[in-house]
Amino acid sequence: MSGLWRFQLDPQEEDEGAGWTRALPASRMIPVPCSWNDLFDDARDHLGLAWYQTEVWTPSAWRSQRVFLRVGSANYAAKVWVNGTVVAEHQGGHLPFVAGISAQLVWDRPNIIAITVENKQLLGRVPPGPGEGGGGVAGVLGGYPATTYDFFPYAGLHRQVWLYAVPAEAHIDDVTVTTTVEGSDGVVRVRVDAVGDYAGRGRVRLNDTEADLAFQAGAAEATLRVPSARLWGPRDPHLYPLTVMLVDGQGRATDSYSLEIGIRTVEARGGRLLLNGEPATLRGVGKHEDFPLHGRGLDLPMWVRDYELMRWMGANSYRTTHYPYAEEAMDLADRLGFLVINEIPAVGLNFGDGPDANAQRLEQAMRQIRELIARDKNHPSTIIWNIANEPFAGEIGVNQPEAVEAGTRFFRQLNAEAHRLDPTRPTMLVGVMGGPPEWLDIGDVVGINRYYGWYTHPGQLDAAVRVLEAELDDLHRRFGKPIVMTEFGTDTLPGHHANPPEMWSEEYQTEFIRRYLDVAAARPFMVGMHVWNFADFKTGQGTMRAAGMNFKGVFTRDRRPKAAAHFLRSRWVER
Ligand code: BDP
Repeated sequence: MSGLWRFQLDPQEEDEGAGWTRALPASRMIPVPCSWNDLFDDARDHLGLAWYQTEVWTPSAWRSQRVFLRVGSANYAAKVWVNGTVVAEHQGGHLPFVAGISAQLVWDRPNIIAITVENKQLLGRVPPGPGEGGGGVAGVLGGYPATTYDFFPYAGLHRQVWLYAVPAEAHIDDVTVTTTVEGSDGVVRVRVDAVGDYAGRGRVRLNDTEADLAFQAGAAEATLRVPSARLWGPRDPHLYPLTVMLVDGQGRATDSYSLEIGIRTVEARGGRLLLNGEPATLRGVGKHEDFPLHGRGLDLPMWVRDYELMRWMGANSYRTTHYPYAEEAMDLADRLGFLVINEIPAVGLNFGDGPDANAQRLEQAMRQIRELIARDKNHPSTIIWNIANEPFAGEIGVNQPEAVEAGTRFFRQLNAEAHRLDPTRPTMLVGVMGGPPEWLDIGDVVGINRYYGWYTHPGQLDAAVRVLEAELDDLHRRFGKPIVMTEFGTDTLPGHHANPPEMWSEEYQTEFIRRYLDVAAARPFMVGMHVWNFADFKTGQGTMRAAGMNFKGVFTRDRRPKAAAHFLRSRWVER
């Protein structure tokens, strides 16, 4: 249902009462998917309610099926009406939700679909709003619109909206694929969930092998072996086609679903990250879904180009900073062999905000990890679930003991939930400079963001490197776990030069990155280095962010390389 929809801001929250579920009194057109902020002057900083509306014709031939509406990402809170009746509500951007709408549809006539989207920065949400104290990063950034995080709070229907139909009686509801390796065989376990308590039969086909599925209470499992399997990895991202089917008494398929799978294993063991049993080293970046005009709206040309540029640099990995990315981006990662650290939007959490806020956020974060794993569990490219970025325990540099404890309880639960839902992938938590070290031990892999030589030790890379080395060796002694430096970098004005290197120059960015990579190269427990950031990106306005931008990209916002991108290419491309 991508295309132009009707759109109206609703600052007074006139809401359903005014009949807006059926007709918008003063609408203009907006593209879906897209953020609203860069399109209309009066919408740039609007974080309140806004209405989307369109019409869709459903043929009566669909009558015997079950029809669903699927919203790819509505940032942040959404409510959906079909012909004036509420069919779904959802909290949290970046993850899809689905509503069964058969009962609300009219046939061979237009149906009115209305969706409200609202992106208020509220204390109890994930990511949270700044609240009154405005602690954490918000206290430092002090920008407008006020956020607890360092990127622009883009809002809107950010991904595709789908209308689809499935067979009314039995249909496939979910497929879960897990893979292991025995000798040179790939062992593929497939679990299929069908709606209701389907007790019929099914089939699963992988390459040219087939297995039967015997459903009981809506679930069935099969295990298939692939002799001499081509294992998925950055050098050979081989994908195997897999199809699951439900079949009737005559063996005819009544429903089917196809996907591409990668056979691989991943584990954090002995201070290393192992991919197919071999130590893996992550070379890459943190990113954003961010581009002029589209904002955070799905931008497939951007994605294709970004992968092209990451490969040009020799990167094999990135983190979905600071929220789940588009499903198309995950498909591309599978195909291109990228190793993805997949992150829920738990950024800007401050455990000094009190028990009520913590309790509300836990509920949100638990839902987000469930929704993310449900969406991305079958992507071989996802190798680690990341449960948070830079949580705080009070003000920056002051770790209040009660806040540390509250955070420990919170993250233990979140981490256990990730493992319960997916025992096949390691977890991670990314810590802020000066944050509570004990939180780093909760996941299987340690993630740290470090800016010695930028936020501390400005202009003094020698001193910065000494602090960095001491800290890394200490973390290694303390936890013995593999460590990924998930962020390190400097703001850099493209075209600004200085010799000897000075802050904000292209030379300083290059030198900073070189020094950090050298420190990591001497330490085998440093299993990954992600430069912050792939490209310059939009932030709120404030004294910390010139031109409302974070300039830590190694590419500019329009994807032109800075000197550091050329340096990374010289360092990373395997020749
Ligand atoms: C870290 C955050 C990231 C920021 C970055 C920076 O994780 O989102 O953009 O530092 O300050 O605090 O550039």
